[in-house]
Amino acid sequence: MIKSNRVTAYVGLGSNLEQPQSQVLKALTELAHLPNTSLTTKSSLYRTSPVGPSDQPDFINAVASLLTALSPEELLDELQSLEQRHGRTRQGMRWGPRTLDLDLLLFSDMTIDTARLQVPHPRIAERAFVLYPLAEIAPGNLMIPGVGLLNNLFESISETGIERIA
Ligand code: A4P
Ligand code: MG
Repeated sequence: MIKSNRVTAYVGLGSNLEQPQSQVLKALTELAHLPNTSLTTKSSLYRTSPVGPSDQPDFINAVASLLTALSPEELLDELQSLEQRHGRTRQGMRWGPRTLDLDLLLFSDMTIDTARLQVPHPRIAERAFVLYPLAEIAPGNLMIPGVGLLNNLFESISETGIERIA
């Protein structure tokens, strides 16, 4: 039963270590079991070339939409503890390889800018590995606060290095 106090949140998933495809599939199942949250839609998986340091394996990326009664900070806590359970370590280089990265892309129509949470995710508009899976599951007229309509973002990004996995 979906309660009316739930809002839609979009979460980006990424992995390029230790069987990335399994990491992402497992994480999608785990997202569906978060407290006071249901998973409404999940995108296909995408094999993507690394953005940032290029001497690392390709990533598997996906996006899921959730209906949640959690606050944005509570949801971030849950995402970070899921990353930990997947053996995520943070000593490495910026944008380096990881077993699981969960980014809170959008939370309802909110704009958040605190020390530990920025929503919409600050790099959402420039990343094909986020925008293609997001567009697969979100309405084209989705408004990204401070950025614009989802459908208008594709003019400035390239689909090179993005392959949808059947
Ligand atoms: N944080 C702030 N806002 C958010 C948010 N909306 N969602 C803070 C999640 N976390 C948010 O994140 C660092 C801090 O960001 C957290 O402590 C949290 O409080 P992190 O996950 O530890 O580090 P990160 O992911 O390495 O940093 P960053 O800069 O967020 O990286 P991105 O932008 O997530 O990029 N290439 C491909 N092909 N596919 C990928 O998935 N991912 C990255 C990481 C680089 N290149 C990639 C991919
Ligand atoms: Mg991250």
